[in-house]
Amino acid sequence: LTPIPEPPGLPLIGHTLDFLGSEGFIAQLSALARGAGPIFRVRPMGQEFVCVTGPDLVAELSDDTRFRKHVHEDLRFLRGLAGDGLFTAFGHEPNWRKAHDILLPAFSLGAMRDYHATMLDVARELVGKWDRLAGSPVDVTEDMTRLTFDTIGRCGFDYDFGSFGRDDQHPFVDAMSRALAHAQKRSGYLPGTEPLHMGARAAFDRDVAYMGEVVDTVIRERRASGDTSTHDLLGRMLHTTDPVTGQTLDDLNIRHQVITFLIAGHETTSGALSFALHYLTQHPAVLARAQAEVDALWGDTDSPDPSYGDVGKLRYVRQVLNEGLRLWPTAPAYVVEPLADNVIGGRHAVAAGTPLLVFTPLLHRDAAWGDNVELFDPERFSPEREQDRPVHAYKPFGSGERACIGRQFALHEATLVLGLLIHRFRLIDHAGYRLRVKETLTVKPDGFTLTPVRRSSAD
Ligand code: MNH
Repeated sequence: LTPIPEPPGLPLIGHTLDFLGSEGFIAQLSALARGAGPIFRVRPMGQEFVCVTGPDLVAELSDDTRFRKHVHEDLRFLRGLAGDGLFTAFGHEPNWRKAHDILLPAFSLGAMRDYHATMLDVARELVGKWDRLAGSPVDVTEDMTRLTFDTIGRCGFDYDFGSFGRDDQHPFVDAMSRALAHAQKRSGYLPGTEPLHMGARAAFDRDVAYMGEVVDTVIRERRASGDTSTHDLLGRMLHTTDPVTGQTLDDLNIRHQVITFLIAGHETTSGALSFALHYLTQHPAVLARAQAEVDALWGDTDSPDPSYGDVGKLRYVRQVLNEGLRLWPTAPAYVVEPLADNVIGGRHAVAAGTPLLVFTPLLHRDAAWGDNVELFDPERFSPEREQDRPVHAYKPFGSGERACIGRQFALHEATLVLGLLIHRFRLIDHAGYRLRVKETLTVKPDGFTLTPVRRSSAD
């Protein structure tokens, strides 16, 4: 057995200095990882975890009989917001399995049929906005957030946040962004300095209280309507009984689930769409091929009417999204722990409960992907190359039982929207945008604007 390597740090404060400064966590962890190899120990800010970036090790960690999700420090902090909702629940909390079993059918591929028309409605609001702007710049990430937030609101809860009817973001989105940014920032506080950050903590508490009010309104309005037959997420939460216990979810848990879905259901999909649009502007040949795909399906009609089945036919558009999520997995890490004392990689002892962080931005750049890993190349996801693709080198949605429940939802929505946008618009990079990544637990392009211009049939 060999100890897990540890990049050089300083006594007592460990790798704290590596995580100070203006660069984000991803840049800094990447810098440490590049020197250190596929597994190494990190000790920032009085915490300690093992960082894993190699596909063989990740294959081992994907075994649900040996490892389970570790609810790490940042997530424990977010329980102040999302409690025992699916994302932040401990695996041993009975409410996790109960909610998982009740909600899983709402996320099957077949269930996407039920959401399709609503997703299309919201996508058309976005297209309408870009039409009206006719040639002026748009803030891409902000508009993708309007779209994904309204989509989860309407599909999940039959609640219209009306994001396209306002110039700013819905206050829930602002409160959520601040709360997530705070959760990330506070994990970088030097030990013992919490009292210096009381103002930030108070702001977090206010944001949490406000989000709770929004959610309670959504739930109250549904209850008041007397509707018991709508089969969206909220309908299932209120009325479906768990086959094991015969109970429905309790009120507090429903509140936590609604907050969880409003956050998890839009933030990462918005980022994924934004990165995809960014890469399309940088790769004209890829854009042309994706446009050829949508044109073949919808022609040069003014008002395409994508069916549910059409979305599955947009194979290349889907590849573009997959490749964007390879380079920028918008939820860039997940953490597991061994169920019992364990040996990984055939030579490293890890005690039960040790946090093992799977750092996907580097996993997705492992040499197993070839030698040009920084290149945006959707061909990596072509069906012909399915065989070559290293199975456990791609984990944008996490792994195992605690993997993303909303994966099909996100991909259906994002493929539909990306298809519609490139079918209708040329994407003019009027500002010569250079990618800057903004980190708030999730990642998004920062300050990314484009000028959408209606295509003519000659384009
Ligand atoms: Mn999502 C879990 C990434 C879209 C709801 N999601 C996860 C995890 C990753 C992830 C990674 C695992 C985290 C962990 O192990 O700690 N999710 C994404 C990405 C997208 C995404 C990259 C879009 C792209 N997620 C969505 C959407 C929804 C959603 C859309 C809801 C409609 N995700 C969840 C929930 C969980 C989750 C809920 C927690 C599941 C569980 O633990 O049971």
